[in-house]
Formats: sequence, C-alpha cells, structure tokens
Amino acid sequence: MKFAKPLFPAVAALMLGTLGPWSIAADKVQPTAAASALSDGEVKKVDREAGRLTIKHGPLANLDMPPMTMVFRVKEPAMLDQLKEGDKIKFTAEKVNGLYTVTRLEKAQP
Ligand SMILES: [Cu+2]
Repeated sequence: MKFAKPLFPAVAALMLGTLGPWSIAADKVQPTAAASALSDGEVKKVDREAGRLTIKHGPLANLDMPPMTMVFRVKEPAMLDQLKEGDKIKFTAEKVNGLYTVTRLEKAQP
C-alpha cells in the first residue's frame, strides 16, 4: 500500500502534540512555600539553659516576617553548642506549636 509509509510521520507528529501540554504543565511546577530555604541571620545572644537564641534576621519569607531582632526557640539544644554572639548564620525558622523555632541552622561561611 503506497500511502501507508507517508502516514507515519503525521501520526508521530500527532503523538508528540499530545505531549506538549504535559511538558508545559511540568514547567509551571514551582517549589511550594520556601520553608526549606535558608535565611541570613546574626547571633545576638545564646541562652543554652533555656534553649533560646536571639537572632538579628533578614526577611523570613515563609513566616511573612520583615527583618528584625527577636528570640527563637531551637529544635535541638545541640544547635547552640558551637554558636556565640556575633556569629553569622544561615537558618530556617518555622512556627512549631505556636512558637517560632529554628529548625535548621548552619554557620555562614565567611
Ligand atoms: Cu522576626
């Protein structure tokens, strides 16, 4: 049959066409709230006994908070072990049981 072969490219093009919208949708997928993003901060006070940390922080997008100095709880007391006043840090804060809590923390590389 003479027409069979020329039809194949057309069929292939139609199949590729159905893939189009799928790949566009994939492009629109964005990470959800920036809860895992690290924010900049500077340690102002370390309270090991209370498990609290005073941080002068930049904007916290996930908490909708402007830059300020405030007290956070820390998820793990060990997070305070290597910190001292004046340290520059990168951290993630989340609201845990109604309390602003540092859930991730690392020292910023100078
Ligand atoms: Cu704040």
